[in-house]
Amino acid sequence: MLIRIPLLNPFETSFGRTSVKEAVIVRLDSGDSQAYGECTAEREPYYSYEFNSMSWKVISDLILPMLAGAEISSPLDFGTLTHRVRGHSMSKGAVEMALWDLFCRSAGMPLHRAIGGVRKRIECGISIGIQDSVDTLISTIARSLDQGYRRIKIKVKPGWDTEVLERVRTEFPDIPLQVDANAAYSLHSIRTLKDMDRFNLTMIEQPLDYDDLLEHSILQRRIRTPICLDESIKGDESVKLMHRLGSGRVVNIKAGRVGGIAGSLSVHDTAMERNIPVWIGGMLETGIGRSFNVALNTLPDVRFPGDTSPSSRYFRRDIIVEPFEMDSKGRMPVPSKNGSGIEVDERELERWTAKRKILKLS
Ligand code: OSB
Ligand code: MG
Repeated sequence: MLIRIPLLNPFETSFGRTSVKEAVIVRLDSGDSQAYGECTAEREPYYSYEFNSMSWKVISDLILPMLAGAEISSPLDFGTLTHRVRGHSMSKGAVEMALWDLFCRSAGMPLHRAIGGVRKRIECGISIGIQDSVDTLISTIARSLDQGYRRIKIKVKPGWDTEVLERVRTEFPDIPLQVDANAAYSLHSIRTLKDMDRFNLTMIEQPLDYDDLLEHSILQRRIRTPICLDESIKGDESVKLMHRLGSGRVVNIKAGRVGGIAGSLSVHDTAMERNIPVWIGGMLETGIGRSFNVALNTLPDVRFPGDTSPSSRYFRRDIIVEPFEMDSKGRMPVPSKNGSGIEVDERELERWTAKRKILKLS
């Protein structure tokens, strides 16, 4: 299905503004079981080259047909089956995650257990988009802290950076604070980036180009604030390069960006072996995609609160029966049910579905 569901508040990053969440949802039916995955591509190719109308095609014309008639004994077989398709990690990830859901449901096991999770509840952070004014940002931060969020991340871009941070630090001198540039700077802005060192930021996420590791390594040598890579991490190879080059000190894991759960696990393990902490990012997912982010948040090398906020931050009503909730201390329980642990609210899903296609795979 292709769904379009309004966001409660528009979300603005350095590359654009979103007011409607659009996503390709994959449902796999086998016997009585139904499993779901969500593609994290967006409507336009601004975060990465993938985008929804392309993902729709890649998923329905390429990836799903590759599973037809195949003997799949584990979701780990997915990588081999779809290896011929280069890239398209978000499209692959949607199907791969649905397969994990399906297998864990039929094995009677929650996903967090299948992947070696070590905690029963996770810590939530909030990613706050670019606002119309600094006053609005300050009141949004205050509200988020009241709600219990354990760390604040604010989006920055040239012209919305050091002056804004100055105000934020004046109002909130000691809160755990980090920024995300979504690749908006170049080394020409090195003075601004160096200047951010005075704000005691936990990290600066993806300051330079979306595919870059080399210039980040030059930048990391010149700033004290740890660089966290998001866009640049395409899989475990990127982590090895980041480590070898010194391009950053923290890794943001988003399952879609690295091809799904298996890709996330290999990024996680590669980082952990090198003593690099990770945390789990988000792409404004519905409850379906969110459930996988929650499971990944239970992994041992996750050492920071993630961008996994409760459903109510994004939607008036999520498309799952029991929305994800956060307590007043910024913690979220991990569902204990099998698979991804959620139950999709079919009526709500139907309500936002713009397009659907059914394929018979066996
Ligand atoms: O860079 O982390 C990002 C949303 C869309 C695209 C990229 C990013 C984001 C977020 C939102 O920061 C995090 C969330 O899901 O709340
Ligand atoms: Mg990011």
